[in-house]
Amino acid sequence: MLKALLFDVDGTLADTERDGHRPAFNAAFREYGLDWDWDVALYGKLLAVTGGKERMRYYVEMFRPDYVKPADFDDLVVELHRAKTRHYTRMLAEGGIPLRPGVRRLLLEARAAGLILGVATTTTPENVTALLRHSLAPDGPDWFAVIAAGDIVPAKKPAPDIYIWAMEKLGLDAADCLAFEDSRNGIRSSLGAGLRTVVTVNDYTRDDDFSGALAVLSDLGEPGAPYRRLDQDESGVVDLARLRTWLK
Ligand code: XBP
Ligand code: MG
Repeated sequence: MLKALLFDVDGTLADTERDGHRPAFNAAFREYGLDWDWDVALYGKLLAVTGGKERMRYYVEMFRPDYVKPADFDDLVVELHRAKTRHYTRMLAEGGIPLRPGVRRLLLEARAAGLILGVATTTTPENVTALLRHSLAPDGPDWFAVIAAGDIVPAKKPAPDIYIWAMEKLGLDAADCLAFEDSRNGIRSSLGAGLRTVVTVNDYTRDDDFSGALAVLSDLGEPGAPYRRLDQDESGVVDLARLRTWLK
């Protein structure tokens, strides 16, 4: 029986990567006098690695052989990430990034039907609460029975740990839950935790391998603006009735 919906955040609830996290990283780099600048295309490559601190290290290793690491490089990464989180949460508060089509509608329907809502994400907890507060509702974070985020598990996605942690908190098995993801790293994590998973793609993830997904969609769809299913010829609006049909 379907008891809970577990959502990834970045790319799934909202298109936060290109116009949220990316400029926030760049603002932090400028603040620290670094000549690092992540354009849209480069950021797509950097998304191979989840986690902001991990992503900065990957950038230095793979793309900046010229950069001489200071002795306190580990501390610098932590400081840069703190600054990036400050820029990112400020950007959300100042105008925000809208939720993707159908997200609010499905969350409202699930709440009304008494389903449990949860978050399982790699991003920093403050980023999740800021997005839910400013883009969903002032009490948005309270809609979710669990917000599993950031460094609470050492092994980030694609490891399944964050979903397993969230389900343990909820006292639920994978068979009771359905996950929503947008990326290959995300679905590797959710499938690894045994979760059936609906994928909504975005510009960065459209060509990812989503083998094993329950459905691969353009988005969740709205009345008058239906989703397009990419793994089958189908369109519509994702509501609980449709999810239950797919789960049969
Ligand atoms: C999200 C991420 C995060 C964000 C940045 O992945 O990879 O790293 O880009 O967040 P997912 P932080 O959607 O699979 O959870 O800088 O706070 O780490
Ligand atoms: Mg994601």
